[in-house]
Amino acid sequence: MSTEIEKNKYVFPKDFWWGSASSATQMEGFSGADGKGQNIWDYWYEAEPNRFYQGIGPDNTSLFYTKFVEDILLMKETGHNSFRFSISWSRMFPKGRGEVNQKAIDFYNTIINTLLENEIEPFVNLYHFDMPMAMQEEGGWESRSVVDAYVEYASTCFENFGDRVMKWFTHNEPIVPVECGYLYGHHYPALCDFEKAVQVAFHSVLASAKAIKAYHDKELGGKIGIILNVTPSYPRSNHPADLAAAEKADLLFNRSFLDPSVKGTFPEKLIDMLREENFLPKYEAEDLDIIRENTVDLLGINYYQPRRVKAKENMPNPNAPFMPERYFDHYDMPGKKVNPYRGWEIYEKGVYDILKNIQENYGNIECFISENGMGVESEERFKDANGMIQDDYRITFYEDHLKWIHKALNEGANVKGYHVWTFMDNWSWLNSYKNRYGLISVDLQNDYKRTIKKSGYWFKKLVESNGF
Ligand code: BGP
Repeated sequence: MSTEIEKNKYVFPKDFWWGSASSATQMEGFSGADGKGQNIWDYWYEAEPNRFYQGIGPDNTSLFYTKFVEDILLMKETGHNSFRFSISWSRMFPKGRGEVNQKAIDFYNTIINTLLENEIEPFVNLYHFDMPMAMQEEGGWESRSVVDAYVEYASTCFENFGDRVMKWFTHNEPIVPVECGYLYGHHYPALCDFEKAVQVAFHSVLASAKAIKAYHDKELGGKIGIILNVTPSYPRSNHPADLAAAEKADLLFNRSFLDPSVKGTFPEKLIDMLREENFLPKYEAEDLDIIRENTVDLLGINYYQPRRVKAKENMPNPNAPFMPERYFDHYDMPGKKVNPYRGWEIYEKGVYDILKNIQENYGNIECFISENGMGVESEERFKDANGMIQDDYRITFYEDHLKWIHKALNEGANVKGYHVWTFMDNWSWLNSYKNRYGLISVDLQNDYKRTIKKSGYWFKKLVESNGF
């Protein structure tokens, strides 16, 4: 192996975390089985199945709930030394709080133990867009009582699994429920209400800090963090108006979570922006102390694509609902590189810029890339005669990002690992199975058969040689 490493141009530090990320709703299936309560996705699918691509809902995912042994062996076969999954709140607490579902505890215990037996470190996330319906009926993240229910759920997870799980995360991409659920109408409750969005964001920050406190109080010996989609905001030009527009986007979408999570405080400029429009959230005096005193031990960074903005060109209609786009316009940069199979921009240097930002402005806190991936529509077309997807585009995508991560590492960034999105093709929110991301394909027509893609074999080699 040492000769292999010598041959590599991009060698990563010893004990680098190589693996992939997933979430309960996207892969477990069995959404109504073994006592699981409904979450907002189960409810929404039942109420409006046509919102979902090809009418496929969260009851029809890759069935990790029953196929997990095979899947964990595949993780091993593709070289994983770590794997992130989430614990379904509504599986643990069918009503969101109160009575715990023992079958859920048994299930997650088995997952954790099977991962450990296979020398794969479990990274566990708590909230991944999956509010229990009973809690949504109470107001979801808008409601203070739901924050307390979340802390009860988090504490129960720490108590039951914290002896073996040493890496915890309070939320995955908490800005997404804010944006998609309360601004742009993509996720339930599909509202367009800036004031509520701010309240939801504030309560998510508060919930995270309270869960961190609960975890630290138990002295279980591991670390707890948060996973954020830090999306660099690039201005169209260096013109002050474009720079100001980019700064506002950064404050709203990145620093709204990054600053309180890592530094314990909200940016003054963000507070001023919200105050000016009368959008400051409701809070109690002690909340700010809790947030200040309970910051993360480590940070997960999800990166897919940047946000490009420019100064506003047209005055917004004052009667239209207040949206983040009051502060900037989106900028469609000519000549940008685009993933032709998903439409998202590919800008590999973005991951370096994020890591440098964390190094320079956030105390170089321990971090890792917790999601990075390339979605591909109709990926079956790249299947060879043996049924293997020849996803060379994905290998190129990963390598091109890893080169920038490597550069940041060389310049002192405190980055400890790289998790791809995702292990196997999975169900994704409204897009269902439209875009495939896995290292492993899943054949929905053929008993959910798993087949390692070319990128899965590439990943194995990457881990074995700790670089490429
Ligand atoms: C991230 C989420 C994942 C996953 C991924 C891919 O934002 O954490 O849950 O879905 O994006 O996005 P999509 O499936 O919409 O293409």
